[in-house]
Amino acid sequence: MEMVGFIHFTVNTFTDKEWGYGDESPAVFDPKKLDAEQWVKAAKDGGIKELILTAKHHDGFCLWPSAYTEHSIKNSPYKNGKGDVVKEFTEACAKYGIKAGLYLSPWDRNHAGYGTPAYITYYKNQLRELLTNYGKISEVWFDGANGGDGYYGGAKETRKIDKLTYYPWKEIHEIIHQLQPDALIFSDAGPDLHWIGNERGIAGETFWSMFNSNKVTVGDSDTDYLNRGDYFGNDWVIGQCDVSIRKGWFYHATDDESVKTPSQLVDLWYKSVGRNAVFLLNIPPNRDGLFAGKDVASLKKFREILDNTFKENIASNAKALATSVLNKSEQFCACNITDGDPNSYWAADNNKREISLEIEIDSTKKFDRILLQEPVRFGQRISSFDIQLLQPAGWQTIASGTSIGYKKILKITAIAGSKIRINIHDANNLPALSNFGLFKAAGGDVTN
Ligand code: FUL
Repeated sequence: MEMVGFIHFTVNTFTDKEWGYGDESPAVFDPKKLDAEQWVKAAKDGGIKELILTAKHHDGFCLWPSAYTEHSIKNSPYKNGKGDVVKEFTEACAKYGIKAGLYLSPWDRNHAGYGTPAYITYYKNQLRELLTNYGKISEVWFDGANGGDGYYGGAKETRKIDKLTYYPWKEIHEIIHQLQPDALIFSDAGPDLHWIGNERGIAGETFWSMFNSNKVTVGDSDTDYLNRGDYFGNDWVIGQCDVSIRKGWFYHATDDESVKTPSQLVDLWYKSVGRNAVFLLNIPPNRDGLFAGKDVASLKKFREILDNTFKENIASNAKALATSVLNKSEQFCACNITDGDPNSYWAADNNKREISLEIEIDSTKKFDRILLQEPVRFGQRISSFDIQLLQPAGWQTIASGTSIGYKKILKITAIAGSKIRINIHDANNLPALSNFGLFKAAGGDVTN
């Protein structure tokens, strides 16, 4: 999907908080112009393929009329207590062909039983409601912020939980697997997608989709490990880079100046998607229940810039030769990396590690973006490479890197040449590439 979106929306939007204490009155929740289709359309224009809504944030207020609590939308003025934002959201996603994901905060600062087994039962019941009543859910998002002070049914105290044992994650995942077998599960530890270790939307320059889930504790993880993945890991867990288009996760009128510019969003796209991870961008609705105009405009322009940069691949259909081809077979020929078909791929012969691919290019066209893709259905293999360009004075090294994975984009200073070479120095299995591209950054795409 490359790019997914986050929607942080709850009582916080109306109380101007980032973390509600749990004693907020449902009466504050009254988004008079809420239009989930506006969210979905804006997201789609921005190239977002899936949206994830905070069905419940740490304050415990539920955006759907849960049968298990009074602390929900059913006691709010919104549609006289008859509203259901999860329903409006999932229906709008289905209508416009976007996937729908849900965030159900494991921490609940409203619930009297938080910290005891009773809360776990409550949490599982809520998860079942969400995964049963709202159609297909594509992702379930578990954040790692857990335990601390809160209202807790009026106790107003600090409650600490044991991060290793309190949440029965296996049982919780089992509920998801039963009710929504295709849904992906996100947390610090995966199992399908993992947190990138910062909330700035940036993956490590070297980033592996391999990882050892058992080395990570939800809410207490080594952020460097999350940011880099693990070349020797046994699990395939995709990195997801969350960041907000604004200073906070929730909408605050005072943050209007902080809305990221289209160029800043493009830069984050390179630092997430361009590094083999997924870009998860939060766009918070305002008190009317709408995305603010400034956010929508920035998102739209961001996508235009990317579309312009990547509309012409200078290496498209270029002649390509490799020093090694698996079984010397046409099926694995180097031509597959320039044929525009994401399913075809070049693969090297088993016993080779130092391998080069040479591609003939139009020497009149300058480029400053180099794209490489591995056929990740076979894993992530290449761990060291460089790129050389043939110029009148000879071969010149113009870029180098480690991980490639699903997508790697290298930014360089604009240059032209007649031939380009990809030199692969190391890999954990026979190296393979599915796609190669050369592009020229469009206006708004900051050069380096
Ligand atoms: C964190 C939360 O504490 C923040 O409020 C926000 O929801 C972020 C995406 O996840 O764990």
